[in-house]
Amino acid sequence: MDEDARRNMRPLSLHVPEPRFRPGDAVDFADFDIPDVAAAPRPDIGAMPEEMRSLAYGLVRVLDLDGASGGAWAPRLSPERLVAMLRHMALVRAFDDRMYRVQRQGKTSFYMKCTGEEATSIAAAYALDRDDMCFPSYRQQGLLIARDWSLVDMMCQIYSNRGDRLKGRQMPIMYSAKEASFFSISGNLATQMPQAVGFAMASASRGDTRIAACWCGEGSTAEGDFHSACTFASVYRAPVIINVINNQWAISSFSGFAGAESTTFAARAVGYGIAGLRVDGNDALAVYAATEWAAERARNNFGPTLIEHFTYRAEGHSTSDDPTKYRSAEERSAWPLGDPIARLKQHLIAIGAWDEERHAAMDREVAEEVKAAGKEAEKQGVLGDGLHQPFTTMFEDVFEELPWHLEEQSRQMVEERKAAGI
Ligand SMILES: Cc1ncc(C[n+]2csc(CCOP(=O)(O)OP(=O)(O)O)c2C)c(N)n1
Ligand SMILES: [Mg+2]
Repeated sequence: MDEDARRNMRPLSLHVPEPRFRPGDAVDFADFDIPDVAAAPRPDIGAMPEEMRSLAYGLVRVLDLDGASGGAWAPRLSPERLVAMLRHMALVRAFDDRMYRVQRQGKTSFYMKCTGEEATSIAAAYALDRDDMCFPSYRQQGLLIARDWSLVDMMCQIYSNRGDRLKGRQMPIMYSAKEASFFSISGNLATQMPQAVGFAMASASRGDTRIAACWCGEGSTAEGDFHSACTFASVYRAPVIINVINNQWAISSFSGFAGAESTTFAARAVGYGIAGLRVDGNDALAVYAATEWAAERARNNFGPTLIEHFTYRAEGHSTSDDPTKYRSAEERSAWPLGDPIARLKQHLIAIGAWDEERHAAMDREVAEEVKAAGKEAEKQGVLGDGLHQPFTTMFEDVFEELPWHLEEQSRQMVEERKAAGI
């Protein structure tokens, strides 16, 4: 094409997403459409993905904003079980608060909270069997806590101390607990997604009964691994639940950079021919109901489900982050779907199973439980006090027999440290 003809054509341009609210902006979610709890139908667990496409664009809800429950998805859970769920969510929040503080005190180098997202792990764990295999991201500490894993054990990992079952080889919070069917957390985003699908495929090909579930953030859906996982899950109808926690932020990048301006994250399922559900992630009953549905579907060989949990990351990405630099401080309180603990509490009060006094007592108890665990864990050491695993252990556990060159390096390390007086 000659230059003249080119000059008459429209220049190309790129769309660069921009979040609605930046620091200092007044936040207004008035145009945010919250579908009615009665709006989402609950298909049969064997429904074909194409029969239920609308669920990938709507919002499965059970609790309305007044604390009443209803709609086709309302699960049958006793008040005692709901109180247990509430207590586990409160325990996660208390654990997060304490571990955040100890990081500020210099007792560990790093911590990540899941504030505002507790329902997405706790209610999911309640709907799964204890030995269903979980492949979490770094924000699913609630799975371990819902499975009554030892808080002391988790704290020892965070402190990389003498009691750390991972011997200081993982970043703080990157737990691994085979006995709780909780796969080792990886810092490389989305690697757990194809691993979960692979586990589910292996389980099915052996004729076993364990299903798998994995979790990643909405930002992580932009990783290739997420898409490989969806392809394999769809092709082999793997018994797996693919959870996307849409907390609207990926450190300082808003969800628009992972595609949220164009469609929902649950709609990724449509392209792969997978059942897709978009769920109010701050509604513990909706998370429970969706997970229970997907688990039943997987157990009965109807294949995978992709669940988007729509929520809000109420605090910073990690202790290394400062969200006041990139988003409006008002967003958290203005978020129309509220807080998951406050909403379950309100529901329990509405059905006469709970009251403010019991709630305050529960908050005191969980804070005490975390404090006691903290004292126990700190006896085994905190960052910088020397009470960690011996350095020589860093050469162990990779090879069955230590190769000669690692043995040599190990000896050299000991000698050099001795010479340096460490
Ligand atoms: C492959 C890879 N790329 C980038 C990073 C750096 N990183 C760590 S967390 C994160 C944001 C992830 O956001 P999201 O998936 O939405 O999860 P969230 O933190 O919101 O739970 C990034 C970019 C990484 N750890 N791994
Ligand atoms: Mg995110």
